[in-house]
Amino acid sequence: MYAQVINTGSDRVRRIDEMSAEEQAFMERIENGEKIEPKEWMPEGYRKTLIRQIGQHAHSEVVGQLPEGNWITRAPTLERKAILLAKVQDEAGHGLYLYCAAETLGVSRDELIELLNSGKMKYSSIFNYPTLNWADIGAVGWLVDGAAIMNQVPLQRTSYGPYSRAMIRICKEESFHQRQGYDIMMKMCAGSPEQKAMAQDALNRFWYPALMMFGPSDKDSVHSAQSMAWKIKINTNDELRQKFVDQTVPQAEYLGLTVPDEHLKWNEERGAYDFSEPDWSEFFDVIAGNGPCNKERLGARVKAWDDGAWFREGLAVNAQKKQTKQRKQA
Ligand code: BYC
Repeated sequence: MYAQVINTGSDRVRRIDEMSAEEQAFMERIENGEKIEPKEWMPEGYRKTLIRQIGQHAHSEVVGQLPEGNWITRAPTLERKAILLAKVQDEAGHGLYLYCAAETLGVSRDELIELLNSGKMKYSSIFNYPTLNWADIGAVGWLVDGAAIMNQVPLQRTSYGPYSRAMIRICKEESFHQRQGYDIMMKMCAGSPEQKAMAQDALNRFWYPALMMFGPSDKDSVHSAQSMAWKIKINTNDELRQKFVDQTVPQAEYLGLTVPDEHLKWNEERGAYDFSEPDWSEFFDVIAGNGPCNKERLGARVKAWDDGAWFREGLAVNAQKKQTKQRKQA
């Protein structure tokens, strides 16, 4: 079922002479910046690529609640608890907008969840790293949500209407998330030497995993070229990673923290930072299911799904009863 629903494996950008008249007209609409809407004609590969990307994105929002949810009961003040609770609830909402956007492409939410729970569909690598202490919650908000925004702002202009509209709403909320993370880091860095050391340690552990969120380097990205031709993706993985580094390094300097990269250096000619690539073997290992928390995260999702079975059954029975009643009345 997996390959029938979503696009897997390597993509090759289709040449114009390989395209049907319908597909050529579709490409013209894409090039003119028109949005594609659910019931309109689209190439099968476009539909499958969107289901893969939007589905993975939805799963990331939902799985992304786990590392932070872990700290709701241990937030240091009532105010921090309320803020974190609101943020984690926002992530659930983002998941719902995105599952709805994916459903407009002919896949059901249950099918997507089944693909996640069976390990056939991915979610962001970043959520397979543990949040060990409160400083990690600061680092997640600052770096992880910061990287998420960098990736998602251009996606507001993606060619598929429902995805684009979901991204507009999500981006508004993400900027609050990033600021709450940076605010935690500011407080910790202005605190005791031990608190500042915790903030530095969190940056050390989350820096490279945050860089990995943008996906493999352009030479290893299998979907970018075709996704960019369809304007599903607006930028390459490396372009966004560079923008993230350029934006984040001054923020680290303001905090008085050191980015854990001895090769990090401002390049006057390029007007950008030179920086070290993450360890790509670690990235591929994590997305293959072997990161520090993969089993725990997926286990938590599967348990939540199984625990909710009685509720889904109840809803279905209730809906059926209502339908029977309405039919009798008609
Ligand atoms: N993790 O050809 P490529 C958030 C996979 S933030 C796992 O470059 P593409 C949140 C990729 O799927 C995170 N897998 O792929 C924040 C492909 O494998 P498949 C969610 C990754 O799609 C805070 C293979 O590697 N954001 O939600 O052109 C709190 C080759 O990659 C990753 C989004 O999902 C990764 N980091 O580009 C709570 C944004 N990177 O599918 C929640 C939307 C790559 O062939 N997605 N892979 O088996 C995108 O923009 C793109 O899908 C990516 C990857 C840039 C992520």
